Amino acid sequence: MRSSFSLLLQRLQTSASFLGVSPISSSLPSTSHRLFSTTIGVSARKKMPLLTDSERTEQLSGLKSAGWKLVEGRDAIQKVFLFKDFNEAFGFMTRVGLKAEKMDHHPEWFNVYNKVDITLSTHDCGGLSQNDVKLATFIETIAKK
Ligand code: H2B
Repeated sequence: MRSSFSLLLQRLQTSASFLGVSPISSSLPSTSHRLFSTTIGVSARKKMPLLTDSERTEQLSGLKSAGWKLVEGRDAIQKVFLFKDFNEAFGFMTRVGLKAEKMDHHPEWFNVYNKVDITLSTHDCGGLSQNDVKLATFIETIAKK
């Protein structure tokens, strides 16, 4: 189907030639259609692939030594963090939350007072991806502080 713009252009050309003026097409630059195809900044989110077997062996081993466990019945990792009090737990959650928002990758978590139970998995691909490794690694660096 022709676009309403090209139909309008055709009508204008017909009227122009009827009135004896030069056709619009010759007075427009040949790339005039480009005016209507300005690149729009759509930031398509890259779909994360599941971790491969070798990536699992290599990249999950460090996290497992740090206390992350594979969740039974789903492709996810989980770890419980304990803090002195709610203030420290919430400060930690704030730092993780800001990083998660920046990554557009969010934890599943549960907090009661000084305890934060975190599960990481990538919903878009239904399992563990590099994003989970990246977020878990970040969490480890700030939990130690
Ligand atoms: N977080 C996690 N853990 N997995 C995802 O697949 C995911 C996410 N996808 N945060 C993001 C948000 C997606 O839903 C939005 C629309 O970008």
